Amino acid sequence: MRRKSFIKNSLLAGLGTISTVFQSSTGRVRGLERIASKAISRFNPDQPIAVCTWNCPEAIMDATNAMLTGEHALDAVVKGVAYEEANEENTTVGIGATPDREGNVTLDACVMDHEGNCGSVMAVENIVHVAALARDVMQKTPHVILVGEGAEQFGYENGFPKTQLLTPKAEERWREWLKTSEYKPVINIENHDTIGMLTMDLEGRLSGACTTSGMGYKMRGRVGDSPIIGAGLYIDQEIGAATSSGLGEEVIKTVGSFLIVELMRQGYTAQEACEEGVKRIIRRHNSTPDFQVAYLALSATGEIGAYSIHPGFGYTVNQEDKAVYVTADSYLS
Ligand code: SD4
Repeated sequence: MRRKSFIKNSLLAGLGTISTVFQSSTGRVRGLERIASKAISRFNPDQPIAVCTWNCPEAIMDATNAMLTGEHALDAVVKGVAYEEANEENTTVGIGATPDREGNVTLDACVMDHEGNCGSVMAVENIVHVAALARDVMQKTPHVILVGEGAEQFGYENGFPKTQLLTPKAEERWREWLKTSEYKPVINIENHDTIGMLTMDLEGRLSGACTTSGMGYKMRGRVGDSPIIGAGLYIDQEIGAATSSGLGEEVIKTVGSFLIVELMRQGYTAQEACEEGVKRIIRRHNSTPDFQVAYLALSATGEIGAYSIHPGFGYTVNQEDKAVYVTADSYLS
């Protein structure tokens, strides 16, 4: 990291709000900023940070333990989200996820690192660990995005096994859904478990991953915000990181995660940036939105913010040697 400019930007970002800046013996810098009601600020330079959307304690601990053994924030975040990708009970990520309306499970994911490198895969049908696949796109190709069959072919060539993603349970739910075929965004958490995870390793490097099956019973070929750099995920080492969950179309229209990082650049705290990101969406609608959008942000100084339109959103973060779940504030009550 270019430490000098990091310090300068940290100070500029929080001008008027920073009360203390710590520099550890390892050279890592952490700032103590004014924090909004539900925001958490982290000061321990010997602890890596892993934070993710929704309630995913195992994923957070996998990422944390990887960083404690010295792994890079990028590898840790991919390892962390892999837990949920393999978890058949999570109906929005990886194997066991909800299919599209024709019964095909299609996965989207992206990753981004501290240097602004990024990779993304969209509409992948037979590979479980799509965040790892996105990392391979980033590291092994000259491209950022691979989609559909091309992404799958690339995955098989790089050792990813072909896996049937539609589990009997998910198929049963889909057949039940077919009886009404009601197609509408659902407000609350039962259809929103997309995992967006942000990490800061022991060297202070930021990374992130976002992985999902997208909206349940979506149109075939539909892609949401999650694999789109700037919408579902954005990292800027000098400023911070952001990720999203909820109705992807609304996040894409406001380039949500990029917006939140840019707001932090202007001096908003992580919490204030998430709140403003949600309000940008609210302002586009004349009435109360009947959909959910949620943001999670981690500043380069280790401050966490989270906010959603409707209540029900929360995030998981490592605290000491365990993962804790924090309920986020919301625009509507
Ligand atoms: C999408 N944002 O595809 C995703 C859905 C989501 O939890 O977040 N689900 O629009």
